[in-house]
Amino acid sequence: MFLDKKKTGFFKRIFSFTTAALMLIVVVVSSRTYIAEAATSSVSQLKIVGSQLCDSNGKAIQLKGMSSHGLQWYGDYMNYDSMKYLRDNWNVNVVRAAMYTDQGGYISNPTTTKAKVKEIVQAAIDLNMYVIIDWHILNDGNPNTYKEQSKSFFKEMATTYGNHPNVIYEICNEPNGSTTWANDIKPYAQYIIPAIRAIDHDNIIIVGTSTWSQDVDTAAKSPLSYSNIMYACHFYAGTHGQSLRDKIDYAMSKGIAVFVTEWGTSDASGNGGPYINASQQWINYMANKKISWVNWSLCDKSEAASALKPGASTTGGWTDSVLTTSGLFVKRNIGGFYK
Ligand code: IDC
Repeated sequence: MFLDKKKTGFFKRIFSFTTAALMLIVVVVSSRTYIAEAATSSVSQLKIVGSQLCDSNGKAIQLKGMSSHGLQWYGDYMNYDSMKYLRDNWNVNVVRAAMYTDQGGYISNPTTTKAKVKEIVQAAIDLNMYVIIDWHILNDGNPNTYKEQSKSFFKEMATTYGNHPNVIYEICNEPNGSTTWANDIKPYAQYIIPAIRAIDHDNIIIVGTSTWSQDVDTAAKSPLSYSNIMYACHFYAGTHGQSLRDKIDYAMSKGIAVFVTEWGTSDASGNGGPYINASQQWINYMANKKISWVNWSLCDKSEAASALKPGASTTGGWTDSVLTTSGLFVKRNIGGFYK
């Protein structure tokens, strides 16, 4: 078939117009897909496989980030801006909202304390970060002391946020004193976990262990029978070393999953040190075992464990000169500069 020049030009124009339009559609659609993926890519539905925290594909994942100090004292340091800064400049992918029960926390001041937790959880959702909601028992060493309040608090959290994969529940920070796994903590967990699971079937639930969350070995001998459970092990580098790592090794060999939801470069008082060499040993150990960790704490209190010097901004933008020795060390290790 022969086409005259005019007709050929006409078809050429139609052809190039159609090609351009198609290319535009392809670009728009693929950039939308990309944006949608970018917006969701960092938060996967976590699950436990054996003794390992994994993403939804079953690939091992190590979360690293910062804990708030007590929200009733230093809650200002955990907010959308500071969390965004931690995410974008420190590579933080998890934060912990340490909601003390005692010492002026939730029990005596539920409204403002809970509002702060909600602000942090919502910010984590908006920022595609994980967030640990920590029922921070401490002086009230037995988690059963406020178990009714705990149950209604976690039911509310699960109802409000349980459909977001960002959320991790930590149901008792550090049982201590005369509390034991068998008599106190396990029964408490068996009281709280079903209440959460009735609403949120899959997000990770972390259970504290006896002796200020150090006895993961005891828990491993008599673990809980629910899915997606982890056990808390806490250390302070100036106080705890190899014997505690041995307990973690034992617990993992028994098949339970451990999350270091709190550790400090200081001694157990939050002061002393910082013990950088001992901290590095722990960091290396946790990297090898892909154990997730959260450092105590993001605040400017004048104590060795604090990441920020007194007077540091509450909204991020921290130059290295406003970081403490501890803060600088932790930032570098989250960022993966030192391995
Ligand atoms: C500490 C704070 C300190 C505060 C004290 C009492 O660093 O400023 O005065 O609590 O509330 C824990 C606890 C954690 C402690 C921390 C350091 O979970 O609340 O914070 N620590 O002592 N367990 C072991 C050490």
